[in-house]
Amino acid sequence: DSARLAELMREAAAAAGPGLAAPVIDGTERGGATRPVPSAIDGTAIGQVLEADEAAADAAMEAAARAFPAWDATPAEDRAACLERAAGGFEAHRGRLLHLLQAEAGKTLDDALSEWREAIDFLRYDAAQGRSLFRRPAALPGPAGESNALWLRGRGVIAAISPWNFPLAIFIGQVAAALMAGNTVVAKPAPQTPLIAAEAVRLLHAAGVPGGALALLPGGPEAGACLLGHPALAGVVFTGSTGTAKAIQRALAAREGAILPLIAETGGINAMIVDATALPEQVADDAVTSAFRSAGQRCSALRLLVVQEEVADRMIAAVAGAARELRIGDPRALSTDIGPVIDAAAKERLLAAIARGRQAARVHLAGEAPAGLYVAPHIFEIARVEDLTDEVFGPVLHVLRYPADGLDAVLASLKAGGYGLTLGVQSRIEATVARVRAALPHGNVYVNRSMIGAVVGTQPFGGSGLSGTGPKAGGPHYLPRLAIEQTATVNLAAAGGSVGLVTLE
Ligand code: UN1
Repeated sequence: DSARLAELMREAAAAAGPGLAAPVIDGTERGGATRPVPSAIDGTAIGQVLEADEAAADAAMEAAARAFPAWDATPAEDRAACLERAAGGFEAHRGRLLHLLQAEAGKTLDDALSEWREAIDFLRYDAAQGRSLFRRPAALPGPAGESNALWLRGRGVIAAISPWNFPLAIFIGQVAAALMAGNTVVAKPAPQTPLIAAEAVRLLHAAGVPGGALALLPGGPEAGACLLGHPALAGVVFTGSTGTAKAIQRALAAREGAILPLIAETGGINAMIVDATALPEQVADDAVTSAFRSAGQRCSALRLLVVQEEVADRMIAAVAGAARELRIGDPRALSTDIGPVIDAAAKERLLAAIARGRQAARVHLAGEAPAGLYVAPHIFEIARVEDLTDEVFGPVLHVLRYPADGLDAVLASLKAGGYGLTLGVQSRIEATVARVRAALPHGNVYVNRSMIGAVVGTQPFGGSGLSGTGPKAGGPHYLPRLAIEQTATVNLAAAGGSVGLVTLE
């Protein structure tokens, strides 16, 4: 309720104050010349960042490599306890984290709050799952006279490369899982959001994660490239653009030595299919939330609303009408629905996409935004799925009509597009829902509801094809992917029976 939100807003405001993000290596913060970090809200400096150079990147990798054997040998119970203590720390420092999510990333209070919760959910989920997965090896059926078990152990040094749009939740989702699996981690946050990452790393260290086990490396693509080239690297976890994921794959393939794993969660051209039986109010609510909440800066966001011809005028008018009511502005105002986009480059890209949309198609919604990094919601109509080739990462929705007998063609086009992240279906016909779901390989399918805000452990998040490698974050297969699997099979009759239960530590 609004009294509680106002109270949280005061809590966040009370926790304002300059932030600092510098490389943290072996638990020690580096010094050097910093640059100011601008707020996405108004460009004012909200802290300072010292970006890592190549020497810092090398030092971070080497420190993490030295720390790996001891952290990997730390009982899973103790690693889990660190993550749980960190979850408590995140709760205790709610005001500071909410402040940074608002000031640095321009989030509304609603968005900041759900992101703060999601980060805590990741810490607790990974701790709970890791405690049982890594406590002891799993017994496997073995031939008679032999013991047989499957061990999971850390891989080594994992580079965690995270985006600005969920600078806390995705940062923690990567780092907590990699640590829980016994790896040491060098975390490179997005250059737009180093302060919140630095705060998260402080809280993890304060919770008992050893300095050597987790390094912070603020910086841009150059810092990332140093990590990818370092001989100690054992794997990469990445969330960001499809193009960057491919560049990472190429860099990993070009290395000497081991073949390294990559977990990548990337973009999507996410569609919502609306048939003639769908409820207009439901569609309007869910489409507006999915397309425009967080200023459309989610990889899960709705990009293409695909509506059956017979109801298209009515549905599109309902969506545009609802979107027209959204309030754009300072995200610290409780009445704001849409805050700023992340930076001037993002705004420029979006204005270019809007200019293209205005020329090429019918315009259902356009508007002016306040001065600053604000972009008004827009809705453009296209004629074919193929007309939308790029993910437009902001409050820009495209709509498309399909004839009643044209659904299969639309589904085939969506499949051919190659993305496979989120998919919405709005229909009261069970067979249609089943048909749409079965036709597409998308990772997260949402029926008669919004398509954003996947909950850890409930809707594990991530896709396939151009949208990423899997496994899904916040799901049961993520932690094992960060580990090495080792079976040990022992002939119990040999060695005079003296070598037996390799399942015991
Ligand atoms: C992203 O936007 O990079 O379901 C992924 C959601 C979020 C999306 C995170 N988990 O909206």
